Amino acid sequence: MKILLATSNKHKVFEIKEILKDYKLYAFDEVLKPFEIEENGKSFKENALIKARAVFNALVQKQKNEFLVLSDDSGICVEVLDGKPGIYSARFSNKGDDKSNREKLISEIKQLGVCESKAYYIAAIAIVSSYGEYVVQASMHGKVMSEERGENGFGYDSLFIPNGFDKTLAQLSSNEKNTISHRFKALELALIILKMIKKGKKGEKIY
Ligand code: ITT
Repeated sequence: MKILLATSNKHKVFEIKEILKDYKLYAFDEVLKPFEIEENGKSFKENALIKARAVFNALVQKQKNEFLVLSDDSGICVEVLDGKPGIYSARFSNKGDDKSNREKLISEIKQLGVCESKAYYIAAIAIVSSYGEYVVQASMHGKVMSEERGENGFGYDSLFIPNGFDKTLAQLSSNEKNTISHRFKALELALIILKMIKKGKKGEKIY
């Protein structure tokens, strides 16, 4: 079973490859010429499906028989910001890079006169293949701080402390993050679907 990852985010590719160790995974640009996908959905699930469908539709028939496409749409929702940045996490600041997104988050929290807030990450994972379309979602709860700690991870990890920990995700190893994260939990659900597809509805081998 070959899985094509419909993401151009190298950090996601790294984490997904670590979590789905037993599968043959291919980065988007190993199979297709990268192209822009407009993420105009209203939810993480809608955006995940939009990305996986766009990539699956770009495959030629032979590749459609060979690959399943898996996408990840994710982000962070901050309670004191009424759930922002949510689906706009990647493009929260005008520049849209991780550093300026974190700076904007810190500044918005501080403007409210607080130094931390409850928050959660969400990851929606979509699978699109000739066998059908599926989408699952999971979350990781904790709090965001108004100062950065740690060097690991990406995005908002240096600001986020998961429940039950006293370190940010950027202070944890990738192994530790990959056993508690929103992405790990959503991929655990996706694994059930992958196994079902592999087996085939009537026991026939599809991929
Ligand atoms: P693709 O659409 O190509 O997959 P992207 O980075 O644009 O890449 P999203 O639209 O799903 O992906 O935005 C996800 C953003 O949410 C990401 O850029 C980070 O800012 C944040 N994010 C998601 N998961 C994260 C994680 O595990 N750690 C830190 N930040 C995360």
